[in-house]
Amino acid sequence: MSKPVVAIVGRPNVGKSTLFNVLAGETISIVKDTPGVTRDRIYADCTWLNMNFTLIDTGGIEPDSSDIILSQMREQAEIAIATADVIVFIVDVRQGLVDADSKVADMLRKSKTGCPCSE
Ligand SMILES: Nc1nc2c(ncn2[C@@H]2O[C@H](COP(=O)(O)OP(=O)(O)OP(=O)(O)O)[C@@H](O)[C@H]2O)c(=O)[nH]1
Ligand SMILES: [Mg+2]
Repeated sequence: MSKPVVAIVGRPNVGKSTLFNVLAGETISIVKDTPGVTRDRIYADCTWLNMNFTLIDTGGIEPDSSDIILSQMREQAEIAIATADVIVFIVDVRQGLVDADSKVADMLRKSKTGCPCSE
């Protein structure tokens, strides 16, 4: 049986790669205080609390942008969302919820993985 897949998702610069590296136990993803650093899906085999799973770091989702690179990053994140068994949705507690967080949450609600209990 293949391992479960866990995807870390959220708008840019909220700490996705930081959490990814902590769970992976090594610095795989680049962490920087600049939005848009992670662009592709990045995979790591993880063990946490005796559970083995594949973890995916994703590029920050810019919900409204029509910029070609940002659109492609959003598509990359959508692939991760579609392939994941579990999604970890990250927000920045210091900034609080912003409009982009709500829009990413809407995307997750519309995905099968993101909200199994959406009714
Ligand atoms: N204070 C604090 N800073 C954090 C935390 N997590 C991440 N950061 C900082 O926030 C900045 C962005 O972190 P990243 O992990 O690169 O964020 P990201 O969501 O992967 O960013 P993109 O890949 O650009 O979308 C870095 O300067 C981190 O050091 C946290 O829990 N607390
Ligand atoms: Mg990142």
